[in-house]
Amino acid sequence: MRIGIVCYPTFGGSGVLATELGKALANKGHQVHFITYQQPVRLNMFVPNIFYHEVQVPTYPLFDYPPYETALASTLVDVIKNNHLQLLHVHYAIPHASAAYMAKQILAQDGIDIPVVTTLHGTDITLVGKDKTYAPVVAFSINQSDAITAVSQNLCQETYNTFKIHKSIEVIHNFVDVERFSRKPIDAFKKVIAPNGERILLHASNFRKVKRVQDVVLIFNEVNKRIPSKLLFVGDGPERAVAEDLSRRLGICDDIRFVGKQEQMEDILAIADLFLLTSEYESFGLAALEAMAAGVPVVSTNAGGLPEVIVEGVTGYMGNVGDVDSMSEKAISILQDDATLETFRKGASAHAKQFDIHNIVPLYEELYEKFLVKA
Ligand code: GMT
Repeated sequence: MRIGIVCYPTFGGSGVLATELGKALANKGHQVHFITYQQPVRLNMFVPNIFYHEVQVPTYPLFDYPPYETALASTLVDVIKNNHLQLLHVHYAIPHASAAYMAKQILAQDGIDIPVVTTLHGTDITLVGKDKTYAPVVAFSINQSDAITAVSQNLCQETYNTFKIHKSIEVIHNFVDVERFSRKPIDAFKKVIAPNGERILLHASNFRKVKRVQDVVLIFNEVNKRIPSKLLFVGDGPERAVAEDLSRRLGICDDIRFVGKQEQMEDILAIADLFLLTSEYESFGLAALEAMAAGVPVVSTNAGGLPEVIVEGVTGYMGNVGDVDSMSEKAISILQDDATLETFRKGASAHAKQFDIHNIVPLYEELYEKFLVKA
């Protein structure tokens, strides 16, 4: 198949998932064309059947806001036509689903029918999408997609609750390459972070408000009082200063490291003992799944789709949003001794296999096939 993929090329979960999907499809022999404003961060190697088309957004003195959606739709028309693409898969509704709709209409004038699959990832529905500034366009363009997928049952239900969607939404969970994440720890790296054999806790995100990174610091503080530990923060974003400030006020900044945006998550996860995800909402929680695949148990909130990923008492534990005390106790119970930690490690990696790339990618291929056959 010749497939076009549109996504955000950044470290966010939707861009990571879309890029990994494109790489997996290319590995299976499909021709994959990424159409984005920047090379996706996880598209970091040369693969002969992967193509990258950059969306150029010319500026002009009149434009206070350069029209990205128009530039994207025009680039889509060009790439689909000239590369004879058979299907377009857009990740994150805003503005990708509406740009895809526009491109589809333009191509129809030339007798080209391009099926559009839209995958909903989370904040495109739950935070940004339901904002009335965007809502009518989001609802319309989702309904115009030939197929709609959501990354969890929870997000599927949220979408029906938020918009009048008159098509069925297929749930296809996030996936992980279990083999890639099953890494041995690099001892020298571990020694630098935890020189005295402390436990290593980890959080990775884009530090947006929805992640409640202050709760990560508070949980770490409680754990550290009972079990000598270090905390690694991976990623960057608007709430980083809040986490830094709180760790200074608590006098624990020597035990916390902010390592910024990192591409090699598997190497970092390999040295971690516990992953913390304290989000107010998470449609799925790809970061938690990647941790589990690396054999790292997770303590998270029970928000959104997280209960579809985490098995209470087996892969980790969940607590109510903001219930720092309960999540701290649960974290301590996992980390209290090596035998317990090892049991959770095994539980986490065993459960992650259910979401292995080899199980989930064929579901997307099956979906694509339905539309290619009809076309
Ligand atoms: O986690 C983020 O804030 C990034 C966001 C994105 O759209 O890039 O992630 C969303 O999509 C991921 C991949 O499907 C999900 O695993 C995340 O749970 C989801 N984030 C939220 O719902 C907050």
